[in-house]
Amino acid sequence: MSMIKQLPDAAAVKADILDKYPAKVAKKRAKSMVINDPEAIPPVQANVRTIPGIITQRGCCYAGCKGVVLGPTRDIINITHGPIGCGFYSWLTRRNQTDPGEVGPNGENFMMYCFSTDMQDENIVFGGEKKLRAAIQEAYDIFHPKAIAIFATCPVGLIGDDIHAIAREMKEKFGDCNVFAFSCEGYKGVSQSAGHHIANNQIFKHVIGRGNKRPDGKYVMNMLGEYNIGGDAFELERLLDRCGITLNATFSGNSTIGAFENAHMADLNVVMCHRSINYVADMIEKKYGIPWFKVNFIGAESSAKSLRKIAQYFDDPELTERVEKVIAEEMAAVKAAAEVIRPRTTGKLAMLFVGGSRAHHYQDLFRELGMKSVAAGYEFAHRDDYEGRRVLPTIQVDADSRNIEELHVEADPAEYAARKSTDEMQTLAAQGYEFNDYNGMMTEMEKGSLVIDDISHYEMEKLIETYHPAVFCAGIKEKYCVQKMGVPMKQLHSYDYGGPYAGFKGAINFYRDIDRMVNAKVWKLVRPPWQDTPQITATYASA
Ligand code: CFM
Repeated sequence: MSMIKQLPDAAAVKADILDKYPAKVAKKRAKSMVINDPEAIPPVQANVRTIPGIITQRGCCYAGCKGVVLGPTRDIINITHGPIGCGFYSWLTRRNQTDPGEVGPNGENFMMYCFSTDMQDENIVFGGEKKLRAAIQEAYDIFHPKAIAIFATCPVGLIGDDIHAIAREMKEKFGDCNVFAFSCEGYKGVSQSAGHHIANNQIFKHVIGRGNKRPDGKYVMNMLGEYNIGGDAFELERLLDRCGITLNATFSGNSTIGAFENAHMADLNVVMCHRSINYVADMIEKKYGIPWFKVNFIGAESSAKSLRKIAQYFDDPELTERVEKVIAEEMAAVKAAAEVIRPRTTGKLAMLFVGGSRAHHYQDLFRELGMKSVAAGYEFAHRDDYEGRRVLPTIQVDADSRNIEELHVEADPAEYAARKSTDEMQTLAAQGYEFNDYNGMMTEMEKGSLVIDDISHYEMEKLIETYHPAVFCAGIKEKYCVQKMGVPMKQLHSYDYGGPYAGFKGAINFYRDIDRMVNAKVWKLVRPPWQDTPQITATYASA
């Protein structure tokens, strides 16, 4: 017996939402709101400018570069060149954790500091280069770090401070500290996605390949696009360790600059978050010959599948056996937890509007709980994250994406080494093995579900009113509005206070947290202020 209630018709819901918009806005938003068909995936308008005033969930380019990709690395001093707010609000708000191990010269951890040039009016008028130089010098004198990274905020691009020249100058001056800069001004591109790309480019140019240390181990791989939110990377490290797989570098959860420098010494790159790091995966493959494929460690079934795919790549019966043993052991606890919780969650509805990968990945966890993801969307992903990488050749490059540099990468004459021969790659392909793959969110969503890119606040409210989901997943900007509507809201960026949610143990944590949320009676008692207090309305006065 299915407990799923009759759902409203998605086409009618879409029409109803668009009805309130001015014609021009409705026309544009219509292209970003599609009714899914996994068999014939419709195109989704994505990675285009937000319509001013619709109240987007998006962040800025600087956030994607400094906050997301570089933020989680503990031993780089990340200096924000700009007004203090940019530095402060991108400082650990994502709950990215790190384990410095021993404290002391080998256990540097700068994550508890927020470094900024704290630009003032005077610097905007007369230039901020002097102040930046002094800040880099001060950071170097106090901490003697291995690396200093500089991040541009909006005013830096407007006044034209040459952060790259300063980085070069200071790097030469110090001799023992890598200094590099990111032109990730907040206004670049249409969202934080531009910042990911800029971060990928600079890390590739200035860091990857500078080392030559390969860790011990038979099966050495990197994990790309895992940022250790709520301890996810710790859990995956534990899991891989149990399997006997050596993790060389993680980009960039619980990472170090040294691990980045040695990234090219691994034999495989697996990609968790495709949106934020696919550029590095591609560039490493071209320059060094390391293949990559997509994995997903969110959801117990997906975790098992990902581990099996990794084992199959290394193609060693000993590894396969060990991986199967680990999966069996970890799965026992997952099954026991699911058995208790599933009856309480089955048939309930979930909605996920977040970022550029989690709105997809977390659907697996809801599926394991018997819940249905009726509507989902990304904030800033591209069409390939929705429809799969097969649409890459058809994506139109517009002025906004043309602004972001595309690095031209060739095979390194000395360092390139194909990790698998053409024959081996073909054998794997014949077994249905996919490299450089990502099939996107929509192939895995049900027919008739709603897919909405860069959802507006109004659209979000309409969805909640129409479907009354058991849980809504988004971020802090949405949290309290959703809760006032009587619906529990799970933050999938920071995990609220929870996590880890990756791997098998993480799945159990998620089941428990969602069970508590969707079965709490308190939400039915919420009486939002607008039900008792008349709304303030106004009309334009005529002149
Ligand atoms: Fe990748 Fe991320 Fe995400 Fe992302 Fe992000 Fe994030 Fe996210 Mo917040 S890198 S795209 S820019 S998985 S910070 S750890 S949760 S929006 S879905």
